[in-house]
Amino acid sequence: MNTTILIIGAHGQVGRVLTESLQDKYGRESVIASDIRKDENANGIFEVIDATDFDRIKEVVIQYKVTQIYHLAAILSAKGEENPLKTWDINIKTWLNVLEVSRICHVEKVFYPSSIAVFGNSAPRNNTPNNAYLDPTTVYGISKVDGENWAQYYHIKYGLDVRSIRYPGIIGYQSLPGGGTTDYAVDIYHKAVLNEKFICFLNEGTVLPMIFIDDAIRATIEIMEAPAEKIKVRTSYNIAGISFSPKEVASEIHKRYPDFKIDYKPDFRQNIAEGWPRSIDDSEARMDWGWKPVYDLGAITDTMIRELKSQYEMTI
Ligand code: AKB
Repeated sequence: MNTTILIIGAHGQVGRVLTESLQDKYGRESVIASDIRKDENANGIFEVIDATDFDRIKEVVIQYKVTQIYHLAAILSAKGEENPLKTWDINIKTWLNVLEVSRICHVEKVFYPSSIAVFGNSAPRNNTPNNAYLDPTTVYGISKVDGENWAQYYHIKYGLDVRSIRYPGIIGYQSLPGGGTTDYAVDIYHKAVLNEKFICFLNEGTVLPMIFIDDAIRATIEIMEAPAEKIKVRTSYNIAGISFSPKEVASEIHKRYPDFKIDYKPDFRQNIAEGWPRSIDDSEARMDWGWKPVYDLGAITDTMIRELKSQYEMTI
C-alpha cells in the first residue's frame, strides 16, 4: 500500500520542518499538512483540521486514504499553566480522537510526541532513565504521561502501531516555539542576531536537555521507519541531544558576538524548569532503533546564527 501521511499541527515548531522533510522523502502528493487555520503559503496539500473535531479528522483520513498520522497539536508547558483545564481538555481530546480514528480507519502507524515534561521531582535529575517514576508538575506533563499510556493501551488492546519519543527542548531557526519553558534557547539567538539585549526568564545556571531541530526531525522519522519489532517501548522513548544552561549558550554567543548582552529575570517558568531533568539517559532508544544525536552546542550556535542572519537579511 502507498504511504499517505497526515500531519496534525503542521504549523508548529516541529510541524513545519517535519512536513518539509516528509514531503522530500515521500513526495508532496503523499503528505497532507493540517492545522486549525488555513496556511496561505502552504507548499503542497493542506487541510484545515481542528483536532478536537473527531468527524473532521475521520473525513480527511478517509478522503486521502491516510496510512500514517503524526499528531503534533498540543498546548505546551508554560502556556498550559495559564489554563490547566483547557490544556488538559485539548491535549487529551485531540489525542484520543487521533487514536480512535486510527483504530477505526486502520491507519498503519501513528506518531505521538511526548516530552521531558513527563518527569517530576521523583525522577533522578541527571541521566534520567527511560523508566523513571513519572510525577510531572505541569498539566502539560500530566497530559503527556496520560497520552503515553493511551498510546501503549491502543497498542496492546488493538494492535495499533503507535510510536513516541520524549522531546527535549527543541532549537530551530525555521519557526518559533510557542509557549514552552525551553523557548528561551531559541529566542536568545534571535536577539543575538538582531544585536538586541536578551532578558532570560530562567536563571543563568538552569541546565535543561535540548536538541537541535535536525536531530529531532531525524529521530522522529527514524523511529517511524524502524521495523516494528525494534520498538520495544510503547509508552515513549527518551532521546537526548545536549544539556546546557542559559549561561553556557550566552558564552557560545559571546564568542561570535562579543557585545551580546543578557540579563536574568526568572519568572514562573523557573519553577517548571526546576522540576525537569538536567540530562537524559537515552540508551534504550540507542539500543532499540539506533538513535544517535549529531549536534553539540557549538554546531547549534553556528547553524542558528548563520540561518537567522540570512533570514533577517532577506526581510530587510
Ligand atoms: C516545553 O518547554 O514545554 C517544550 C517541551 C520540553 O516539551 N519545549
